[in-house]
Amino acid sequence: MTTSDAPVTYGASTHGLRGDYAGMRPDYTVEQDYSKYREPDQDRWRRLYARQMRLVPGRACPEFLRVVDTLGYEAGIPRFGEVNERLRRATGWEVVAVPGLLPEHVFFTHLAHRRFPVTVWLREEHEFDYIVEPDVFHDFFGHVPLLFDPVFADYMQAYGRGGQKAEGLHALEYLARLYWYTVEFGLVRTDGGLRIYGAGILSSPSEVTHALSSPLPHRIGFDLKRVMRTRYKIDTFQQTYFVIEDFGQLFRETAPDFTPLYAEIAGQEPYPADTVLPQDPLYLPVED
Ligand code: HBI
Ligand code: FE
Repeated sequence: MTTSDAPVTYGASTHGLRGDYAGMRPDYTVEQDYSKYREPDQDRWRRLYARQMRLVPGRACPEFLRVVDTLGYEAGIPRFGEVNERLRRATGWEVVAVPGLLPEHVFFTHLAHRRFPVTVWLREEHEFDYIVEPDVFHDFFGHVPLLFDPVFADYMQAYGRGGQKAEGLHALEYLARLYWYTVEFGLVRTDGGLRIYGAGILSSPSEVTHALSSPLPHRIGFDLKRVMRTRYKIDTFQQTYFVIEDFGQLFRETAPDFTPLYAEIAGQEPYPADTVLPQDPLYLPVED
């Protein structure tokens, strides 16, 4: 892969890409070679799954909890074909196997066609608690269950289309922040209190409680422009989470053409990740 083609993360650290990009197709997809997973990998997957499943009840949003235990994840690393049979029927989405992080334009094109790229490799034992890049556990556990929700599924496709358009407008950085603070680290208000829908939180053992209950981070009512102006860190717990009312809000607020919005924020300083503005609606931490 050439440097100009490498995916950009707009956060704090940069490092080499992991994964085997040698034999992939032009759209960066690969076959899932299921025989490559050894018993220690399967065992590690099952332990990751069991640990996370103890944490998510009462903390993850209902749309996630409804689906996560119906996908056969307890048995071991999922087979793409089996998940796809159910996912296609539910929302017309499918998962495609990829070597790892993708260049933005490739990633957006998949999303715009209702294909979610899932990394094929599993983290190693020494990364059990924490990994910066997406692996097969983060992608299947964190992202895939919400693709079964029709409204969230439509938001993801709209995001992909917006991404394709943003590239020509030099606005990728703003869209990356939107993805980060919604799809990866979003919180949602429910009648039962704050819940998690962000995949980066749902697939992390320690961030699940941090996101909801730590007194340290700010929990701020979602505002599109505010989100697009807020920097983020990729290698620490988040200092700010944005809270949506429901997936419908996400879809509605991101439906309009962003072109004038990009033009407006292009001339404005971004906010550091830990900023609180006087007008920010703040949510209190949830008792654990
Ligand atoms: N590639 N496989 C993969 N998974 C991601 O989440 C991902 C990516 N490439 C780019 C990317 N995310 C970010 O730049 C988002 O902001 C779009
Ligand atoms: Fe992710």
